[in-house]
Amino acid sequence: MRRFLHFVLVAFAITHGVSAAAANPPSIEVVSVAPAKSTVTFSYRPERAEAKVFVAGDFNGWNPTATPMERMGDGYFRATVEIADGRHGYKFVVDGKWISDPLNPTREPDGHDGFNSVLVLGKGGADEPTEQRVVEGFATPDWARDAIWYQIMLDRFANGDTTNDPPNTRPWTSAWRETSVWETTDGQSFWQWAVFHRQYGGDLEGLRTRIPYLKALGVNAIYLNPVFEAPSHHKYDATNFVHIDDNFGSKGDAEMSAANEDLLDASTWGFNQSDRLFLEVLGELKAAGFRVIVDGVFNHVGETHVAFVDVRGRGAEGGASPYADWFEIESFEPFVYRGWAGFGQLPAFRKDSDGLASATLTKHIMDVTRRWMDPNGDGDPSDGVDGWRLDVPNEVPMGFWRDWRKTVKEVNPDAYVVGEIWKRADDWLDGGTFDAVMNYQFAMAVVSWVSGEITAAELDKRLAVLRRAYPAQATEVMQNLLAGHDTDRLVSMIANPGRGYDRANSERPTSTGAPSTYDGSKPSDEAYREALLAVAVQMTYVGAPMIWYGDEVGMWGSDDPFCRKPMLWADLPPNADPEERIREGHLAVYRALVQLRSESPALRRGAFRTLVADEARNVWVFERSRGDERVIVALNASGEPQTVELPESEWNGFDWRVMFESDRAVRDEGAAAKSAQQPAQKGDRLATIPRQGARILRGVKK
Ligand SMILES: [Ca+2]
Ligand SMILES: [Ca+2]
Ligand SMILES: [Ca+2]
Ligand SMILES: [Ca+2]
Repeated sequence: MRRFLHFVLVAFAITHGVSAAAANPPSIEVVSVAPAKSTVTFSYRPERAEAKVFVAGDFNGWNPTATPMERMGDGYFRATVEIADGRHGYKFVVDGKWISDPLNPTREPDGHDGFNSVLVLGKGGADEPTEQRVVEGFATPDWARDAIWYQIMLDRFANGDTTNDPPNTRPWTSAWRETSVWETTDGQSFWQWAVFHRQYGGDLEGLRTRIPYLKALGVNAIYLNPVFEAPSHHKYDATNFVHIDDNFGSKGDAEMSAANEDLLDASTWGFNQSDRLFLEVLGELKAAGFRVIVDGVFNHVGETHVAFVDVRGRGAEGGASPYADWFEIESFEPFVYRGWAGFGQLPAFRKDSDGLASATLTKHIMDVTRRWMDPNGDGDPSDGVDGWRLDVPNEVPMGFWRDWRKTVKEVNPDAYVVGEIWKRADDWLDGGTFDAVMNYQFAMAVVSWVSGEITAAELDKRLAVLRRAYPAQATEVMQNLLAGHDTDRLVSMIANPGRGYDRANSERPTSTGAPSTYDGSKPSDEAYREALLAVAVQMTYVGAPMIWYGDEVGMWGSDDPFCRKPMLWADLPPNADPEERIREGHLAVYRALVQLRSESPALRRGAFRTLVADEARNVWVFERSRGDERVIVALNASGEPQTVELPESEWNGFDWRVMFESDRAVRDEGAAAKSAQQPAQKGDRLATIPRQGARILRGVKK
């Protein structure tokens, strides 16, 4: 049947003179209808002829019911959609179930342990651009070029105030795999759903007391996972965006405040104790030299959200709620609403082709944005957050983000906006929406390299493609993460190679009860060594590195929630699990590499040039240069020490010093980078790049 379909579509393509069809799978038929626009016909054949089938993707805001597919005489369901040039993710929704296109081999992780199918239209989505993309008039915040990010999920970072703890707060240093008494009531078990619902009581006071730790680590920018009122530990299920969660501040005050306020009228919004504490800690962080951005979740809310509760609470009269048009309500009586893809309890905002469908909702989000960027509303944004990280922004049509960016930059032209985009983000980096994206593409390439899945030559090529595909203004401020709250821990992903990034990385038994094949035990010393090689790339490459809290002390774990264990602190009693310990040597290397970047304008802002990308020896050497400074970063992912000679002309005219060498840094444990500095010997400059390690030299013009 598949071969027959091929034949039909090829014949169809020839008749209609389709040029791009050759690159597309048999389930996709493309007809160019205008410059940079095509009609695309999707085909899918479900098992059941009576199935309800839809196609959803970037092009319709991932709306699972916006684009129905119609059953044709050949048993295939089809839908035709007009789509702009670019790279698009999509899935089929078959009887409510999301599935990737079985006939399309091009797929990308969807961020929820599955895959999106990928469709590339026109030149804009070209996989491997040969020329540097240039976008005129695209300004990104200058400070973001010097940022070294640290990502914090407050509930798991530090508990500085036990009076605001949520009910059933887990003891901070208890063994992760053990359950508390309350976790096994109501038919719950560890996996059903206790481990997902835990809270540890971390808060703003805890963050405040750990500012000296962050200073000592050397980071200078903080990304906070959602801080607004929400029931869960992660707070992606907002109750409102107007107040800081009371468990991060002062227990109970969020509800009290909300009761006296009109969501539609920002002038009625006050600042409660939790809000004021947030602004106080924000001020202290800024005074200590940090930039701070927060998570903007403007695609969905939790079932406890003030507006959603109002709509639902009115029963059959729900349509009379002032918020009725905020959500996709399929029926008021009985109450049926549409939740965010695959997550039933997160009511999704209603969208149209340009953005959010509700004018009052759009205004509300602009009001919330201004509130946290200039809290006292005096036109000076220095009392507000320095920007936003945007959750699943690809699920809200781009028109909304274009307007939203204008609002943000009006309040503070220096604010930084970064989107959570997992795939190649060409479309988002034209200067109209985000300054940068979370650079998952970087993470995938680097982790694949240190795990032995790709060679240095392939890594070099992949990163070169990304640099060309994105304008330099964006590349320089990209958030170069390796792991985060949605993935397994860096060292655990390295200990579990060959699965694909954020794929099959959960320890949870499958729906049939079969055990996971993921090795969630403490990784080997070798895995830690390879993790540090990845960090050496991260701290020397173009773009702003981002550390997920705890990776620097060697925390390990599979996909969430195991990647969100409470932070290990040297001044707390040791964790009840003797394997959960701070790795001092690991932390020392992180500090040394962060310090190296902090002290080197070339590493933060310099030009990039590949010197060696050696397939056979798996060695990658590159240069960062700026003014009178050059840094040569020599990295070796093979299991043997490797020798690489550069032409003498590369060394001439500069005084060279070794700034970092993997084994020395590990051996010396707490030794600062400075003490590891030594003049490079002539002829021995790159002589011994340690196995799975780095040797970094800095040259200053004579
Ligand atoms: Ca607390
Ligand atoms: Ca709360
Ligand atoms: Ca202000
Ligand atoms: Ca995940």
